[in-house]
Amino acid sequence: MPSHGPRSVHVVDSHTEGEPTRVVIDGWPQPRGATMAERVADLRDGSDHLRRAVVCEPRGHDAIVGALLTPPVNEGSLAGAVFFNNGTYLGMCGHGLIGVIRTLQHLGRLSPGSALIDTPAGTVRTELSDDGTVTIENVASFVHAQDVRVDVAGYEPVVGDVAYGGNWFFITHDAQVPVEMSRVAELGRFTSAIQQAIDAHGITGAQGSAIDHIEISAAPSRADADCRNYVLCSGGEYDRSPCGTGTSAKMATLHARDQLAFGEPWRQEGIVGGLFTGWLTPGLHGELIPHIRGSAFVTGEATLLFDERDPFRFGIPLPDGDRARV
Ligand code: PYC
Repeated sequence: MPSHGPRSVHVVDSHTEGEPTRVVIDGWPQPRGATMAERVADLRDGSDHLRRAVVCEPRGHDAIVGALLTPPVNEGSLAGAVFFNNGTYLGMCGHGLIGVIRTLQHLGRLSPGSALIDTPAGTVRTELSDDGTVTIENVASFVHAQDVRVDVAGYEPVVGDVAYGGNWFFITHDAQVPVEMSRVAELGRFTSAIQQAIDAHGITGAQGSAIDHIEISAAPSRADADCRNYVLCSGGEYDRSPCGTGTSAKMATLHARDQLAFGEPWRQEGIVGGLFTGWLTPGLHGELIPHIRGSAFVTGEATLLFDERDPFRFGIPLPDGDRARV
C-alpha cells in the first residue's frame, strides 16, 4: 500500500438518468502526459490507489464512475476528463460526461453553450442547454462484426454485434433473461457469463481491443422509448443509465442494418427507467457521429479524507483483482 498521497480530495457527486458520477475537482495530483492516453497510463502506474479510494468501498460503491478533471490536451478544449470505475479506466463515458458538464455548471465554471472536453477516446463536443439538459457529440461509432455467435456456459448460444461507441460493446437482442429491474441479479449472471465466453474465445474489437461492455437490447417499458437495455460495465456492475457509449454503439448497429437513418431520433431507455435521446450525423469522412442527450442532477459535494492509520483508506479492491482493459 502506498505510504504517500493526498490527505483529502474534493469531489462533486451527480447522477445521470440514475447512474452516479463522482467528479474529482481538487486534491488529486495531476497525471503527467501530453495526451489523455499518456495520462491514463501515468494514473495506472502511479495513482491507481486513488482511483480505488475515490470510487470503491468503503467510501464509494461499485456503480460509481469517477471523473478526474485535467487541463486540456488540445487547443480550444475546456478541460480533459479521465473516467474510471471500481475496476479500471474507461475510454469515454457518456453519462459521466453529462455529469461533468452539470458539475462544472454547478461550480460556476460553465454556462449554457458548447464546450470541448478531451477524453482518452478523443475530443467530445458538449452542449449545455438553458433547461439543464446536456447533449454530447461523441467520438465516431462503428460496427466491427455482425451476428457473432458465442457459446456461453450454462445458457443457449448468444448471437450479437461487436460495436464501438467510445468503449467496446457486445450487443445482443437475446433476452434469455428478461430485461426487467426485478431480474437484475440474473441479468448480471447472464451477461457475466457472456463476458467470460467472449474473453475465453478471444473475441475482440478492432486491433485486438478488449470488449468490456455487454449490452442486451429489449422492448421498452416507456411509451416514449424505442428500446430498453441492460449494460454490464467493465468493473462488473450494471449501468443504471441507458449508457451513452452503449447507445452510440447501438445506433451504429442499427444504421448498419438500415434501421436508423441520419438525424432520426433513437430513444434509449435504461434498466431503471431513465432515457437518453440519440441520433447520428455523418462526419466529414463518412464516419457515424453519435449525439446523446440526457439530464444529470448534482447530488452532493464532499471532502474525502485519507487517514494514514486507516488500512482501507485506498479502498477495497475487487475480489478477483482489478481489471485493466483500456
Ligand atoms: O454512459 O457511456 C456511458 C457509460 C459507460 C459506463 C457507464 N456508463
